[in-house]
Amino acid sequence: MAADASSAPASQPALRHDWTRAEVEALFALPFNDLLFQAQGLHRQYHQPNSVQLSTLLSIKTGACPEDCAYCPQSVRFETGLKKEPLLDVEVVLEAAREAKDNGATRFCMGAAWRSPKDRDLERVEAMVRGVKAMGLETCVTLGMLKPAQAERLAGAGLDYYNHNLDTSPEYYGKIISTRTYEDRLDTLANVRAAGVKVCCGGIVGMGEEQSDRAGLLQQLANLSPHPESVPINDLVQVAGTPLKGADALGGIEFVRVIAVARILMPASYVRLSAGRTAMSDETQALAFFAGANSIFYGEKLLTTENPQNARDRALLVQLGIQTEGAVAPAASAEASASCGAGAAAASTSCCG
Ligand code: SAM
Ligand code: DTB
Ligand code: SF4
Repeated sequence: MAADASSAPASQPALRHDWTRAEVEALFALPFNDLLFQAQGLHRQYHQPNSVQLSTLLSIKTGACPEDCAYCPQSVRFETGLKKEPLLDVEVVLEAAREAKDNGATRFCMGAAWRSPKDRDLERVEAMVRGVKAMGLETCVTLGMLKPAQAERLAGAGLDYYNHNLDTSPEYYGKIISTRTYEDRLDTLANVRAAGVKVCCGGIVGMGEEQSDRAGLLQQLANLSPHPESVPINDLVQVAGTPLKGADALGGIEFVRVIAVARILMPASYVRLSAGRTAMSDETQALAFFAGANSIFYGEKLLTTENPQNARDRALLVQLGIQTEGAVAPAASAEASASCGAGAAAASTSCCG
């Protein structure tokens, strides 16, 4: 897990898990330059300043999900025109993982449109995890709610990360999802932790929420102890047919504020500039990296929607002088002091495909 308060070197401020809403809102209220200066300063104390980690996503089971998450094209309740697909064969997944590795990704994230996995489906997912891990990639899955025994099975297969997002503030949550509670999500996160699997947990912004909801989401994440090792910040991808199509989009400056506040609250964690990059300008992404984002989804598809073309991402990283982390897995005890540089090359065509 990420270095936590007890293990942080003296040069790094102790990690906190007792943030108040007022403190988080005060960070949002800082002048933009002061906020970014603080975030960038902390970023440099915990991470390589010009390095980004690449994760590639694959939808291993698509659509027909019984949940009603208002942002999601995969819910069975919304007419989004998405073609449903049953759980993929292991070989198909391993082929996609090989390609992701060849393109420079160091983590392969497999997502399933389930409320929670059935025990009989887990066997195939375990085989996927074992196969992807054997290629030298880090593994991540997101399968919905997990019971303790299911988390333990995935841990036994060697799973590195489980992604399960809180999505928004506790107050706004009821406007977005009715079929599972905030508490359900916290329970799954606790089961994942207890099984010894690292936590990838973040949320979505641009869903019509207020700034205080964005503060509330980050407060919840930062008060998890330990912090999630990986914090994906998604900018809503609006999909026709979902209730959130037409929601007020978040401006780039406010999006960058969210990244900066996440970096300040969880300085040792990886903050991932996640969904929504296709619609984002290069300049907004550059500011997000300055604010402390140090991971992206790389590859031309997220789960069901588009991600930037590889060539666009390569050009952006080269332009910014940002290197991609090498394919060497970080030491289990100190993800935050990561291994960028080990095997990493400049963000050139030779590195990220
Ligand atoms: N079904 C599982 C679950 O919800 O836990 C796993 C897959 S689900 C698609 C994973 C995450 O993707 C969601 O928690 C949400 O944060 C994000 N997501 C889904 N649709 C999105 C969209 N349209 N824009 C941005 N993020 C989205
Ligand atoms: C996360 O926080 N974002 C990813 C991953 N975890 C699974 C998913 C984004 C999905 C965007 C909509 C889609 O492509 O279906
Ligand atoms: Fe289902 Fe996950 Fe989409 Fe919600 S976010 S509808 S649980 S696939």
